[in-house]
Amino acid sequence: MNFKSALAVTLSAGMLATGFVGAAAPAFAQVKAHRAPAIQVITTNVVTGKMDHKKGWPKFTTAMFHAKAGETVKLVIHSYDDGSAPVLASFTKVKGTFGNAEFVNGKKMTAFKAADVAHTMTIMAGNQQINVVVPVRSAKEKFVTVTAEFKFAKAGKYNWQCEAACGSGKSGWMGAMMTNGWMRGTWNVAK
Ligand SMILES: [Cu+2]
Repeated sequence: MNFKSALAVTLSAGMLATGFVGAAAPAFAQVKAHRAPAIQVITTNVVTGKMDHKKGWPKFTTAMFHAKAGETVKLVIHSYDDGSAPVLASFTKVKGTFGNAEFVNGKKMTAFKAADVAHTMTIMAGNQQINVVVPVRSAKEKFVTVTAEFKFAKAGKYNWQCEAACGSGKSGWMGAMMTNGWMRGTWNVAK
């Protein structure tokens, strides 16, 4: 429903409730006061190296984001990855989101076992750190859906990094982990 039709529905509901059929001014005042804040829904996918035809290079598609400061971001991640990657304990917890929580296939989660973590979306926005955990998808599903809501306090260009060592090399920190557009990228947050 767009804003105009939402307004129309609210207006007619308001008129019915109050028996109000005259000038629209009071109903308008009511609508204005209850107007919902803007939500920016941003969707990205995590594909495996097999899917992007670059073996050992899992990838966030997209890895470059745009948002507006002070507005709620609803980040939706569909991850096709069924493998876990080594991660420090501090990045197994959801941080900086509303209620320090996220939703995995609709289920509220605040922390994960390290063995269940495939990737993270860890945003370093000045003093504000946001850590969204992407768990391993189960064998029963094509992808797992993670949703998290947060807000950037200030405008700026912020880097994000996956903190689960899903790349190549001995440490797992080479390749995709070190390359913008794969397991790291930017959030451009406008005023
Ligand atoms: Cu990763």
